[in-house]
Amino acid sequence: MTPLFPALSDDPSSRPALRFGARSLTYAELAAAAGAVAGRVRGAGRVAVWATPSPETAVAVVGVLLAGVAAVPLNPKSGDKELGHILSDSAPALVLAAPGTELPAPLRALPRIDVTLDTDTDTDTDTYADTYADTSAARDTEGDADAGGTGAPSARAAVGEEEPALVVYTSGTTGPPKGAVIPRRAIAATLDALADAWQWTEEDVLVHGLPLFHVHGLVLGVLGPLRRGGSVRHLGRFDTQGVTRELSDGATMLFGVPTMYHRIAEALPAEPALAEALAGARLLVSGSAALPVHDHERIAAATGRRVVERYGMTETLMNTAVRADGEARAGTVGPPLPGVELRLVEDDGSVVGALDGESVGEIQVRGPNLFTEYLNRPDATAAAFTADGWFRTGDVAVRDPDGYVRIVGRKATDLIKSGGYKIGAGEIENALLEHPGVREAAVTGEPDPDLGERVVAWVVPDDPQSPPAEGELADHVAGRLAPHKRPRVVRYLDALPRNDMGKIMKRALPA
Ligand code: MCA
Ligand code: AMP
Repeated sequence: MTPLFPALSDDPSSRPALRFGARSLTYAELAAAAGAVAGRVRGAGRVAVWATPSPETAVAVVGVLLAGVAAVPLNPKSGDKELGHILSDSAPALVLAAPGTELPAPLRALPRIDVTLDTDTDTDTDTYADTYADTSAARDTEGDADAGGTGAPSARAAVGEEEPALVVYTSGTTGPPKGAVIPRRAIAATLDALADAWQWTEEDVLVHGLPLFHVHGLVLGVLGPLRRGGSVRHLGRFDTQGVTRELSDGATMLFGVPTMYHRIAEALPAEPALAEALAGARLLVSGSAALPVHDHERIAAATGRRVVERYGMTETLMNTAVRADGEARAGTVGPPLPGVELRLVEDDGSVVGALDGESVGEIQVRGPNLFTEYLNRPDATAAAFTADGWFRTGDVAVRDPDGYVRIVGRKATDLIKSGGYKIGAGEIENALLEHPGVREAAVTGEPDPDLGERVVAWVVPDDPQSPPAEGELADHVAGRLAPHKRPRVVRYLDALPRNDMGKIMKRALPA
């Protein structure tokens, strides 16, 4: 198999690779720093990465991939319950973090490797297998042919393309998040398909402020530019000033979730420099949720540029994209990417043949971009595929006459997309029920102009005279799961509407 990052292998150059604020790395520096990580994690099986928005996270993940090991990126704001679940489910051998970062208790039990950017001082060549003698736990993973630095790659065989590269946790409607096992093949396939669609080359400089523990920010936003030999500038935290600054200073592409484009659309009237910077960009890309037509049109009116949408999923990486040379129509996510087979299927299993912009069906996909399985969840993996091997996305769409996909809804009402994050209602309901002041709880999503949807908690308090305060319940969920899963609104009821079987009828909740 060809290396995942050709620009790191033979003769890494002094071209820029990564920039986070004032800190940057050239390809040569990245090869050395990631090579040092590779040398230390080789043989470790799975490795957790404390995925702060920092160059250390990028170096850690690239190093893990060079070693042929799998990375489990962790949200650095994970609450106790969520973190505990991910650690027990994925059983990482060690954790990689930036020096000086304080890790929460469950992670302190693991061996820790500090990721340093300055490799002159870090010449430790012990591998995980050397250090931790119990090599039965340390799977005998072969090194990647493209490993650089201290990894001594040349003597090792290439890693198979079906080997896991990432385990990314993603919410379902009920229960705790599932770990989607993403093989190296899927990363290469999706990034190369996007390069074709977007004419994405080593000349491109990508700017974004996305989190690095999900596919969008990590795979597309960091591994994408590195696979092309181009560069990425991360904003640390998204704001419109950062977008203006970077797009006015050589950046060519912007990636963001619709909430970010909504904030851009809101800011445009008062920030003429932002309009000018966006007008000069080669490509503005939105994904992770639907970009509202109103925001699309406001941005087009102020900048003369149309945002292109692409549609993907943690389990499938990218399925469709509006091409750089295609027509960016508001509300559409473009045609299937090269190599991706896509079909719409009705509830009775019949395939929708018509490209008429009207006939609705569930999107099912097949192709080299797909994940392998949900870790430790053969039941969930089996349920996610049809008998003939198509992955059921749960997204509902129509197709226009030119093949463009238009997403019109989602099968599961218990999945909420807020700020581009997928949030399962059941997971939040379980967390709320663990609060002593909550007797019953139901969670729904409501339209929100900024977040797309906001999480609403419907709560029957244990003591109606002194219900737990809204902020207390938000803190409770943020502390146990993650801040983006916290309810933004709490509504108190005397009882939840239930049917004769005792099942909660969410549709009967007051509007
Ligand atoms: C607020 N905060 C709290 C609490 N309330 N912390 C603890 N307890 C609380 N009760 C903190 C938050 O952690 C955050 O901290 C800050 O206050 C603001 O929180 P919030 O209002 O939630 O954030 P925001 O500023 O509104 O965030 C909007 C956002 C964010 C930046 C757009 O939603 C975001 O980054 N979304 C990206 C999601 C994404 O990448 N999804 C990809 C998955 P602090 O200020 O320190 O941050 S989908 C995917 O990968 C597929 C493949 C695809 O298609 O892309
Ligand atoms: P996640 O499971 O967090 O990876 O989110 C995947 C889901 O995000 C998909 O199943 C879609 O529902 C949604 N999604 C991603 N991109 C888009 C888009 N461009 N338009 C509409 N929905 C999207």
